[in-house]
Order: sequence, then C-alpha cells, then structure tokens
Amino acid sequence: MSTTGDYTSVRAAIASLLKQPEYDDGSAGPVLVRLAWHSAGTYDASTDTGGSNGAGMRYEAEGGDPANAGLQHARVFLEPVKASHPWITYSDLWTLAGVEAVKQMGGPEIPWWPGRTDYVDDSKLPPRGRLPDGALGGDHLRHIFYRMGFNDQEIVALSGAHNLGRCHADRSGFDGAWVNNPTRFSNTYFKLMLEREWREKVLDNGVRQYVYYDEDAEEELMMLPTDLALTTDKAFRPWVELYAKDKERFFGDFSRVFSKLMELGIRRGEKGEVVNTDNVRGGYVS
Ligand code: ZEM
Repeated sequence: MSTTGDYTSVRAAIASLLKQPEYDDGSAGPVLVRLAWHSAGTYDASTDTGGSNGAGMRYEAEGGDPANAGLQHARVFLEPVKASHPWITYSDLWTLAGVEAVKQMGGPEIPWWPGRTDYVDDSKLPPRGRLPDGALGGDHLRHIFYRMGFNDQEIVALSGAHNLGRCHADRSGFDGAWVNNPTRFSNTYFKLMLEREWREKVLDNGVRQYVYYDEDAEEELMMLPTDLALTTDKAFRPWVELYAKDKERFFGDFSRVFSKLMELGIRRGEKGEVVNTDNVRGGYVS
C-alpha cells in the first residue's frame, strides 16, 4: 500500500498503465486527457458551479451525458491506481492523470496541485450542455469557454490538445484522428490545419466533418467544424499561426492554460490547501 500523499507513486502508476496495446492507438493517454478536461470543463464562473472538484462523472447525471460517451474507458483504466492508492480522491486522480499523460506523451510539464474532494453537492450539479459541440463554430466556442473564464488565445491553446487521440463514431459520431501520430504531443495539429486542403465530408451517420487524405500515413485525417473555425475567425487565427510556427510557445501556453482548467472552481488558502466551503461537512474538510 502506498503512503498517503505520495503523488510521485501515483504518477508512476499512471505512467505505467498508459501502454495499452489492444486499445485505440496503443495508449490510454489521449482518453485520460479528455477525462481530465471534461471533469473540469463544466465550470461556470458566474454561478461558481461545475469544475473538477467532486468527480461528478462517477454518477449518472454527469457520467451519462452524451458528451461524456467513452470516458468510462478512462475511468476503468484508472481503477487499479485508485485501488493501490486508496487515499487519493477521484477528482485529484483524474486531473493528475491528464497532466501526467500529457507529460508522458512528450508534452510539457503542467503545474498541478492536490486537495480536491469527492463530495458532490446535489444542489450544485452542473446541467448538461456545458461542454462544447464540435459541429458548431467560433461563436459557440466563445460562449462555452468565456463562461469558464478563458479568452480567445486560451481557447486556441487548449484546442491544441487535439494533437492527441481520435474521434470514435460510436461516441461522438465524428470519426478519425487529427494527426498521424496521435499519441505524441506536438503542434502538428496547428500546422495541418493551416497547410492542408480540408474538404467537407458527410459520414454515413449524417455527421459533417472535414477530411484530408495523408499520403504518408495512408490515412484520412480529420478536423471538426470547431477546429477549422480557429482558422477562419480573425481573432483566433493569429494564435493558430503562432502555435504552428513556435512549438515551444505552444507548449508553454498549453501548460499554463491546462493548469488553469484543472483549477477552475478550486479555491486555495495560503499553503495551497483547498478551502472551498462546499467541501466542508459537519465541521470537517472531507
Ligand atoms: Zn476534444 N474532442 N473538444 N478537447 N478531445 C474529442 C476528443 C478529444 C471538442 C470535441 O467536440 C471533441 C478540447 C476541446 C474540444 C481531447 C481534448 C480536448 C472528440 C472525439 C470530440 C468530438 C470524442 C470521441 O468520439 O471519442 C470540442 C468541440 C472542443 C472545443 C474546443 C480540449 C480543451 C481538450 C483538452 C485540453 C482529447 C485528448 C480527445 C481524444 C480522446 C480520445 O479518446 O482519443
């Protein structure tokens, strides 16, 4: 059994489960990053509801949101880590898994702090519909991400996570990967977005996405309508151009903004301890 508070041991356990030869592109990494993002991306700054605290996706109200389809795979991958480190909360485990997965896939180190609790306040359950819909455009991205407190640059930096993983027709309806090495964190997504000729394709299920046939990979790569909106919008596009050119800048900005995402709705005291009042029950911080 591991020692309470030994996050180095948790990180090592996460790193050692990333290789999954039977799953997708052979890695659990991308879906873990998406779990971390969807756990936090329900945040609404104006009502201070949602966010990674509480790990609400364990329950049907949030876990059964069609936007979260497929994320049970990520939660199942992490169960052995929870079993060998029972002292860690799910909300800390899911956010740390995203952070560690990015690093293990060649991405930047992302500052991360523990202290989230798994207490769910039923009166503060985030309603469905707070996560973005890939079929829409730039206005929608602003509506969703401004609500969390992000600006245009941060929206573009965060979208760079689509260097990782793929769309699954049986989860979101979209199909395919954005880049041909989707388990390696990089800025290729931004380069391809600008440099390739994307054509519209309507899938058999009626879903509309953009595709380009990559000769080297012998694979059709894809972009969501929201991805390409980053190139057509006047305020988003300069950041796409910058990140396509400057990988270090993208890594630095991604690190900062992913860290901010993981902290949405978490209030910390002077020593970094979480001080959210809704985590306090019966006078004890749970
Ligand atoms: Zn995603 N994302 N995302 N994303 N995402 C998918 C997959 C992944 C949007 C979206 O609709 C989709 C962010 C932002 C946005 C990841 C990380 C992050 C999929 C495919 C869709 C449809 C799901 C499927 O079928 O399995 C939209 C519209 C976004 C608005 C900008 C942000 C922010 C992310 C993290 C910082 C990742 C890693 C995946 C790949 C998951 C996997 O299973 O491979």
